[in-house]
Amino acid sequence: MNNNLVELSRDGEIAVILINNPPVNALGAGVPEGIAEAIEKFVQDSQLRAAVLMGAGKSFVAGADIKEFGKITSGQRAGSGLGRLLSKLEECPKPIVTAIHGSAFGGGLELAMATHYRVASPTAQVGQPEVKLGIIPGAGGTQRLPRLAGVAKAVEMCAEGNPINAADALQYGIVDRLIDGDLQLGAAEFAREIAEKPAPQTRARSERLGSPEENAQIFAVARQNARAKQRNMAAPLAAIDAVEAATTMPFEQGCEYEQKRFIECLFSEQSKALIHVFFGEREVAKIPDVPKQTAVLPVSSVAVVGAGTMGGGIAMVFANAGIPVLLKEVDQPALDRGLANIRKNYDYSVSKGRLTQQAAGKRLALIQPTLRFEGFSDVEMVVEAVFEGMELKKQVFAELDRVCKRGTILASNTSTLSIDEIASATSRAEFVIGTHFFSPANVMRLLEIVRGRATSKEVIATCMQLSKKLGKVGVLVGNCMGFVGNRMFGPYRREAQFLVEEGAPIEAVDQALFDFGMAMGPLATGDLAGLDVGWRIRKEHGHLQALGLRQPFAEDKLCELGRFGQKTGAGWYKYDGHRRATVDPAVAALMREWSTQAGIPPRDISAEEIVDRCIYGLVNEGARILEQGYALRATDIDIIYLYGYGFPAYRGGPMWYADRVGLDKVYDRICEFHRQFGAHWEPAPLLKELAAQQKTFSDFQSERGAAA
Ligand code: 3H9
Repeated sequence: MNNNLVELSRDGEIAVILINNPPVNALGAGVPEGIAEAIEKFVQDSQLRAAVLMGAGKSFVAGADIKEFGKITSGQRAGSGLGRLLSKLEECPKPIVTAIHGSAFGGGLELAMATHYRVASPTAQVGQPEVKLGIIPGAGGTQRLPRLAGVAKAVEMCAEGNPINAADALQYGIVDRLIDGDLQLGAAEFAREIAEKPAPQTRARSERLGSPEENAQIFAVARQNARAKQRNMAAPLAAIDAVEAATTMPFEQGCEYEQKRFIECLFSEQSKALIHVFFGEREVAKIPDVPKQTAVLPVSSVAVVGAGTMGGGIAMVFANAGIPVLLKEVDQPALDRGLANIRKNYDYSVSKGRLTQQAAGKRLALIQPTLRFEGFSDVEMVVEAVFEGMELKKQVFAELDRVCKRGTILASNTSTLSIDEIASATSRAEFVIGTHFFSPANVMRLLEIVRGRATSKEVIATCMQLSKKLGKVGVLVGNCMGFVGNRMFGPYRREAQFLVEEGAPIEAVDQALFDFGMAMGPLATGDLAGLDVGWRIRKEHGHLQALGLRQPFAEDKLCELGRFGQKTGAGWYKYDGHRRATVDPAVAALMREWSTQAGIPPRDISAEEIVDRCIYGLVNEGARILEQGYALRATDIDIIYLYGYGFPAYRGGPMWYADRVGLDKVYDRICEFHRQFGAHWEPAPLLKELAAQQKTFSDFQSERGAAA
């Protein structure tokens, strides 16, 4: 063979073609060529009757090489021509059986569907996840999958991008047999069974392509779902169109249509952003001074101090991962309330069919309530989630230092307070770290891991690894006020309030940011989180506010009226018993009155100004954080915003978004706000510098990475 990415061997009269391109056998440069060459040899060898195609290592094939997409869109290389290779495989006169283990994703599943049969390990998964990268299958997936699995399943898999397991793949006809035990042996046996039969071509099948009436309904529902659940995204709708083409056009023409839409998506801003997110999610796990080999500490039992909303949610996160938790409160009523909430959450999951009663019971049993520190001497990690006040936190940590054995990690769920100061209450600052969960902790995927001055590398490595085990995306941040996420959220929510104080209707502010793609508007988010949380923090840190600088007053005044948000039935909006929001004219009237008292004349404010002020508020603070080193990379900030704050993934995160707008344009706009609205808008020095040099945050990241 020309390259060693694909190996050909024999098992009697069966050819075994092995794709060996670690880590995930992506179909990068050389692999399609290697497969073509192996098939050529197989065809020419008259002693070989059938072939088994499989992948080396953990998995069959994870799809096209995503790294190559950037090279294609920047004109550095042409497309792989994978579609043509797959047609050749399908036309091969001798049968080819694909043997799937691990994952057959994207181009991997397309490759498998172009061969004549598929067998799989019971633990395998298959999927067309391309929409998650802002593209659609580009090597016939939208044309072959409906022919095997039926139109409804194909639309769902191509438009939503979620994988299915081997048992479902068998049920839907995507694979022909599951193989228990040795996959290669089982696949070779299958190949012998079918060796004399004609090689069936997926493209020639039409029995599952449905009737126009049935299909019309399927596509209408799919489009409706895509518009609602994948709001503003182009790829899901393109994927649905392409599957529809399979039902209205001959195979070749359907493939041409798919290719056209694939290219359109590949060159889109959405796809570039989502590919940035794919690699970003993996990059955040890499910490330059905490190498992969750093020893990790065991975390097989934990304790959580505080059974409030956050503490209860955190206890559930550990229980969901099978880790036993001691859950401590100060008195019985608080503990009962906390446990009742946890039970309610599990019951809800059971009622939605997301969890069986038995599984919920098992998880609940892992949470052991307590009023004392007894048992804390045995746990390997404690997460403190008490009220957000420094004195209380220090008392708790001093107590933990006394009762926990040496080596126990002491983590604080503080969202704003200094980890170093908290650590100063203990005799083991190297074991103290911040683990900042996001509300609801059992749902939100972000975990900000806050590194204190003395936190040891082992403790950091342990928490980073633990985040994965808990199903979270862990991002390491430095110890500054509000860390990364909340520090940036400050200017974002400040501007949202200012806009209302200057005359923008409350719902117009939320709508503009919702339309931009945020999961929720900033004011509705405040109501959800509880306006009193920020109010208390402002009281605690009031002495830090710069004198003479305009401060928003709206939320403080709402809190003074007892309007804390959803939990009190009223905040920016009013809420019914089901927590559904409606505009409250009383608040609009109060806002006008308060603004008049403050001497702020009302004016018309455009949706564009709303978005620019809120989003550039994030970006300007993000630039400061990056320059000061509190975030390792611009990408880390992006990932924090996607998983913790509902920033739309198809915009790549705030820093990526700013790069794509152009930092010179962002800088100019911020200067305009600076002139108009004053000192809050002092441009971050890094932003100014990069804008002047026509550079991006990504350039800064690469240069800093290269210098390290
Ligand atoms: C496609 O196929 C389009 C087609 O229609 C054809 C069009 C012509 N490419 O996730 P992990 C890297 S689009 C390049 O940590 P896991 C990943 O960056 C593709 N690299 O492991 C990481 O690198 P590093 C459709 C890839 O075990 C390393 O592999 N396919 C690719 O937790 C390990 O990855 C997808 O979207 C790739 N395709 O999960 C599948 N995949 O170590 C994307 C992975 O340097 N991949 N890498 O950080 C996945 O979903 C997961 O990686 C997988 C393994 C489940 C496979």
